[in-house]
Amino acid sequence: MGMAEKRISVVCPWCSVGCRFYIVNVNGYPKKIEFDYDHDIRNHGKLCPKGVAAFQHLRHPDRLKKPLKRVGERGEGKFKEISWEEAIKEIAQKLSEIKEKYGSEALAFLGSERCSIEENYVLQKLARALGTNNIEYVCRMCQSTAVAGKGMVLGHPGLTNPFEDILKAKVIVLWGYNPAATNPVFFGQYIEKAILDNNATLIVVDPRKTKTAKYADIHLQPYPGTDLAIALAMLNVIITEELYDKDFVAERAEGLEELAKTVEKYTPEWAEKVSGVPAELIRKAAITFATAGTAALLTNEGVNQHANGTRTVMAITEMMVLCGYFGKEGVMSGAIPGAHNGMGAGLMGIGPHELPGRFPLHAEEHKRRIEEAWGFKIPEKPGITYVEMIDAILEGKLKALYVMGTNPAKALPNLKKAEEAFKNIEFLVVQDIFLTETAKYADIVLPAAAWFEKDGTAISFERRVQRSFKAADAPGEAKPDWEILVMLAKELGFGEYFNYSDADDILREINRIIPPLAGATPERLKKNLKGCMIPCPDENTEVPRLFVQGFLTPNGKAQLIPVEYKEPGEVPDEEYPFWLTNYRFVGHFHTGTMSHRSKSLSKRWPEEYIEINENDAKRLGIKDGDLVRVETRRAALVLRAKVTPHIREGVVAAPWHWDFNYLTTDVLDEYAKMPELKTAACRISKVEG
Ligand SMILES: Nc1nc2c(c(=O)[nH]1)N[C@H]1C(S)=C(S)[C@@H](COP(=O)(O)OP(=O)(O)OC[C@H]3O[C@@H](n4cnc5c(=O)[nH]c(N)nc54)[C@H](O)[C@@H]3O)O[C@H]1N2
Ligand SMILES: Nc1nc2c(c(=O)[nH]1)N[C@H]1C(S)=C(S)[C@@H](COP(=O)(O)OP(=O)(O)OC[C@H]3O[C@@H](n4cnc5c(=O)[nH]c(N)nc54)[C@H](O)[C@@H]3O)O[C@H]1N2
Ligand code: SF4
Ligand SMILES: [Mo]
Repeated sequence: MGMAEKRISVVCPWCSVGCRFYIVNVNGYPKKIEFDYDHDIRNHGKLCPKGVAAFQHLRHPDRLKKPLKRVGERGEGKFKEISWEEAIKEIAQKLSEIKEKYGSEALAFLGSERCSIEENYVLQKLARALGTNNIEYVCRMCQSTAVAGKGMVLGHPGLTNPFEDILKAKVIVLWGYNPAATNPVFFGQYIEKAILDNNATLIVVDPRKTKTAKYADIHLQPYPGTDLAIALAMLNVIITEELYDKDFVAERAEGLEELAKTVEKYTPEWAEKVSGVPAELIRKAAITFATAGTAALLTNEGVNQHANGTRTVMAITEMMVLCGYFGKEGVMSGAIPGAHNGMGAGLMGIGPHELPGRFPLHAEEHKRRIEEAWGFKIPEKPGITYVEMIDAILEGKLKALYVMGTNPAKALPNLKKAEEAFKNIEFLVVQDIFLTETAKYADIVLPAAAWFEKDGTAISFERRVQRSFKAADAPGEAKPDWEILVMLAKELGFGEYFNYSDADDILREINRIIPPLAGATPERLKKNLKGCMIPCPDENTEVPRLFVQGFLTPNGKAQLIPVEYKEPGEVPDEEYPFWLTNYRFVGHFHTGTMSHRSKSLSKRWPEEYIEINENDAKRLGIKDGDLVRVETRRAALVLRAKVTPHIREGVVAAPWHWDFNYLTTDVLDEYAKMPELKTAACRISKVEG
């Protein structure tokens, strides 16, 4: 028998840098990856350890291969195999029953930043056909504060400039962002080059001395969730010392007077008391940043994931505006939508207050346009957000949840509460590639084809739309997510609205419905593997730099909205005296469904630990490698101590890829409904014996 070996170009399924490479398959079975040095692509052929391992989980024996129906108790994980026909019929019947009995608002859907734009588009259309805007994804826990904060100040949250512009930045600020671990190829190909080859000054704000911080010229180590104090003090310095770009602010911004009045009281000395960062260091950072001439300032989860996250994003973004770091080369501002299609899913209208294209739900003109194209009405009432769905289930308002490509029973904060909700929900469907923690509670589990097993489009954090191609066969009876959703839509009687026979059909509809993607056609993306940067309103256009002419606020001016200080969602006290935060490992991804099942990754990064400052450890009699009990108001975990000088005193931190979220609190940001994922108060003690 002949061996048919094929080499197919794909987009990496992990983080949002958007690296391309090849999967080599033999008769449809994924064999290895190969670097792509042939094409003009953003990663220049380079990959990080996750990219190199990106085919391993596909071959894992745990892959779901048949639809499953629960036979045991919820959470027990006992299932029997059923046919696709039976599974789809039962889901359609149950959703219709619940809708009939309690109304459409008793239904909710979770989409996925791990699925293609095509699949997310179909999911939100199905939710709306069923009469609900209860459609969400993990952006709520990832970028929602950045979207809200940058939205209010600039009118758009996206990365403003192409990657290579960072090579010309004189100063780079990485704030609550550790790209050496979380976006390694972007770090190596762009940031590291800017620092080492072009002598850019690096300022890092992180309570830990991360791999990224090891390159820093100035490293601010705040208590978690007190970044807002530092940002306000930097605004104070920039304004009182008149370091801002007066022409730029006069021409392109409004609100300076009010902002100046508000930040008057937020001196570096005040911020030192709140954040623990020396006033002189804050002043030095502000002056270095403001006088650089060109600067890149990138924020991520250390800033976003707090109950004061929107305020912090606003204050930091206003620093960029004051210094005029927009609309030219050598500048860059933006948050980093996390997973490989983090931006794409949101643009599809996976949001309880948003239409496809991320227009507000009540943008009448767009709503009418989309309704006309679809042939049915979009429901009026805004839906509920990701974390609030847990309360809605516990209050008996939400009866059915359809989960595609997300693992809330491990990614949500305050997991004991979330588990209570999943135990008590009336009907739960999980569509995944593995039997996740969430799937263990499901009534029906549907086996999906993984990213390399289907054609699909994703948008990287550079705003770059790229096509990935089917490079392997799905195991057993697993099917592409969009195909499963079309089967369900037909069974529900919506067949006429879901007339798609491949991903290209869906992408063509997206081209018609979502103006910034009008030019990202299947033909263009297949011909040009580098893709195009949105907005791409027609087939010949793309927009590499945002805000060259004006901002995307209603009047085109940046809004310097005054911001007042607010504490994070939980702060230490006598009972729980330590600040607790968390972070990502370079070799693991989120809830670990895939990375824990990738041999090379789980071997190299086998277990979690908690970092404790050496002085704190000495006081508590804890030695490196000891087991310690970490307790918050919600739960306790036993973790191995890593005693280190690289975390500030009073703070402890652990990776969250295992059971961390039992410890976290679900207090929400008032603007964006982001939960306080990054800060909690805890106590620690050595486990004796
Ligand atoms: N290897 C790997 N890469 C990933 C992911 C992954 O799971 N694994 N996930 C992807 C996704 S979805 C996302 S959103 C991105 C996230 O990318 P990052 O934002 O870089 O990820 P984190 O490690 O969660 O947080 C960044 C840093 O914030 C610091 N930090 C914690 N609390 C605070 C605080 O209060 N203030 C400040 N200033 N810093 C704080 C942590 O110490 C950490 O070093 O990564 C993407 N890439
Ligand atoms: N404490 C704490 N909690 C956090 C964070 C933190 O920093 N700290 N970070 C938050 C952030 S930024 C994020 S983005 C979220 C991530 O939260 P999630 O997105 O829920 O986490 P993942 O583990 O990526 O879950 C994705 C699921 O999709 C499945 N999957 C992969 N490919 C496919 C596919 O093609 N089809 C289908 N149907 N399924 C597929 C995977 O097996 C996995 O189960 O977690 C949040 N939670
Ligand atoms: S940097 Fe991100 S996109 Fe690139 S190989 Fe690593 S995980 Fe994949
Ligand atoms: Mo994320």
